[in-house]
Amino acid sequence: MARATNISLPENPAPSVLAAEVLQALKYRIGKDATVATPYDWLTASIKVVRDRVIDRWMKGTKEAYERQEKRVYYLSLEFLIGRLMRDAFSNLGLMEAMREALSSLGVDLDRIAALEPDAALGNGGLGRLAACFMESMATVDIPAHGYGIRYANGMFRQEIQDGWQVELPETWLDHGNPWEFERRERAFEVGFGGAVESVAGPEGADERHVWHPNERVLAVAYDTPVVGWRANRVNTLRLWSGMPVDPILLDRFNAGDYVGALAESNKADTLSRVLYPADSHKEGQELRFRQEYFFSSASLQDILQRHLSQYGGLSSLPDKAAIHLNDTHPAIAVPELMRLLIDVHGMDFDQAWDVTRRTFAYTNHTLLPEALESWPVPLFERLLPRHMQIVYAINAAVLLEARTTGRFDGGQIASISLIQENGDRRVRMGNLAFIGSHSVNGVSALHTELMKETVFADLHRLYPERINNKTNGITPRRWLFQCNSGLTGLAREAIGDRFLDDIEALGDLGKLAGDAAFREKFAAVKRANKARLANLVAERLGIKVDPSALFDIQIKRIHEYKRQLLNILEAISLYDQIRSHPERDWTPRVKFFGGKAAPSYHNAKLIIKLANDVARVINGDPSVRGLLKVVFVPNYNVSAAEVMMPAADLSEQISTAGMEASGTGNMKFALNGALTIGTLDGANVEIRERVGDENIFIFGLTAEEVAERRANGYEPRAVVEASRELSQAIAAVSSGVFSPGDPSRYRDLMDGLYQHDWFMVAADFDAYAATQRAVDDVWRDSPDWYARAIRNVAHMSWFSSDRTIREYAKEIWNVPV
Ligand code: 26V
Repeated sequence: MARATNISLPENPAPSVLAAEVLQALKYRIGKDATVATPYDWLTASIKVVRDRVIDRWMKGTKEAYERQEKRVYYLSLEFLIGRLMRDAFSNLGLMEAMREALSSLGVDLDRIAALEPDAALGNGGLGRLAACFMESMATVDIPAHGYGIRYANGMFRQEIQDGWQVELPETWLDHGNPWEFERRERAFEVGFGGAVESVAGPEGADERHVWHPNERVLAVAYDTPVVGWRANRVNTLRLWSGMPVDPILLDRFNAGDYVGALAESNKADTLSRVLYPADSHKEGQELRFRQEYFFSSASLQDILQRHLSQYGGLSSLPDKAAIHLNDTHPAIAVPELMRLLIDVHGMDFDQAWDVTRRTFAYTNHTLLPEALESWPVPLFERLLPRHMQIVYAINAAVLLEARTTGRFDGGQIASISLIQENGDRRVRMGNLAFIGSHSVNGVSALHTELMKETVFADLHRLYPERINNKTNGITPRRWLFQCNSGLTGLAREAIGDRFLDDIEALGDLGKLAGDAAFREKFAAVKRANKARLANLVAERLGIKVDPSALFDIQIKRIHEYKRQLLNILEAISLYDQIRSHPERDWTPRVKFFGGKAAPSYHNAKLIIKLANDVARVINGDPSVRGLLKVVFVPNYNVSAAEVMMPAADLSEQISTAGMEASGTGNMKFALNGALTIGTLDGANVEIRERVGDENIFIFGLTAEEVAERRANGYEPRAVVEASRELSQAIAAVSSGVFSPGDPSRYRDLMDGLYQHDWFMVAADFDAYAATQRAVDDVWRDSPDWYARAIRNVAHMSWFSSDRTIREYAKEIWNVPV
């Protein structure tokens, strides 16, 4: 098979040169020689070699941006779900094969050391992974950009499955150090909390000034990681902040005998960057989370303003030279923070500051789930950020006046525009703050964007009808095809040439090969090899044997009720039941894989994980379905696991309740790697269908509109369940303890929920889903037809490249050239 991505760069170093560099790094950076080096030392040395090789390009980009006075993009995100970086960098630099040879000449296996690199899991799921894909694409399409976030000492927890239950363990990705990053002790900013605001009378005729005196201060210290674009066109910076005490020894308190107090103070500072909140929707209304949001927003803005001031000498030109992007509302506090810095620190008047602020910020919304829309209690806000509270009130007054003046809004509508939620406890609505403080507000798929206009932001949309726009998500084809699927990449190069490596649209040329039997067979062989790799992993790690010739049906994503893993599990139970009742029928052998983490406080999600494991145990242990059905829960789903599972899938499960998944990006990764999708008309599935064609995707279930209608007209799930023999039997089996004999009532509440409210419409969609699964079986049995469809999926996925998404942001939101 052709080698995947041995691209060439102007200076393609010989393996012997690289080998010498690795030995040098080992000696001078780590202080060891080859005879005593551990595998981690080899990993570190290899990373230092690539890192050194990007530094010139990194500096060149920075210098050019300065000299040419280019507008810079700043992407503020509380999450960057990066995964491993070494292969990515090797591959983007075209060094993969040379490096493999170099290491091999030193007796080191590249794959073995690559597997030691920890996943940088500084994110929960889709939102964080999107930020990582965007960073890579911005470097690839040559946009001067900086990512800003937090350098969490503990990223996303490691999931273990013990007795079928999720157990969360701390992920200590920095244990062996982080060879990628540069610590910039000198690039540090103070961030304050609490205290009081002093009003100082201005000189004659001038407004009064406000001076905030925080009573707590911490230092944000920068750590920079280079982000390498394809063919190393450009190298950008991901700058992550770490919390440190302002005065590391707190000498005065220490000397005053307050030893414990002094140390506690220093602890408080690094608490800010200690841990990523492991929830992606559940209210985690913790003060620490709010502090983290302000901590990184403030440090990033101070950094941005300092860079701008040193280059341009004033701040009125900020919107022309800086586009600051808010990845969801997590950095929304940056809106009043920029106002504060402009007004209180740099002496701008309110109106000009407001104009500068709005022209600088843009905001992306990633979810409509009410429980995920951030708001902070006014008393907490006021106590931690008293000056920001005043600014929020001032902004609110101006906007509400503007709305009232139009005469187009009644009292209820005015209340929904307000930054302050008045019913119940008073809270600051971060979504409204981000919306009002930005010139652009975008959704992440066409459907999601329309729903934003109709639901959460309906009234703000009427006030500012130009502001909401759509930017359908994308994924980087470098990681999600070239790197994770060298078999398919090699086959495509052989079949259509190398053009698609630089121009992903050229992947479309594969479409015409869907009808070519010889190509289909090669394609099937690649898929088969990827499945064998996954099967081996599952055998090794979990002791479960699966047959690579069975249909691999995979659902991997966060565990959430709206994503409906429960629908999938209930269908598996029903299928199991039918196979046992009708062993004579011609069943399609299937392996159903599940993977994903539940927020630690999300009870039902954790119960769903336990159910998947209970069902797996029963089905896998039943000889009467052997060879026909297996269920596997893969523990600790993360970016690296995704890189193995996406290429191995035949069927991609994208079955959220319509209207609830903002976009999805796993759906794109699967299809790009040649899986067919079974899915609802939700998020980006709608657009995937438009591009791959109705015949090449399995769509079922209620539409978003129908879901809303059913809910509005009093949906009665009991009648629906009772009308479906298969569903009622599956529910009855779970309720009665078939899968939990030692604890028969374990799932009773979960099942009762399906009868009583079934908010996620599992019952309403069950029959359609099950019938569509049987249609999938039929197509699978016609193997040429299946692979023709799979090939058409690959061919038509190029539009979902994050390069396309980023170019749209650049042109339509950031106003930077591409
Ligand atoms: C919300 C919250 C709420 C409070 C606690 C911590 C926390 C952390 C994250 C979030 C927002 C999560 C939103 C999210 O991940 N949305 C996903 O974004 C993907 C990229 O746009 C998209 O493909 C998924 O459909 C969407 O669910």
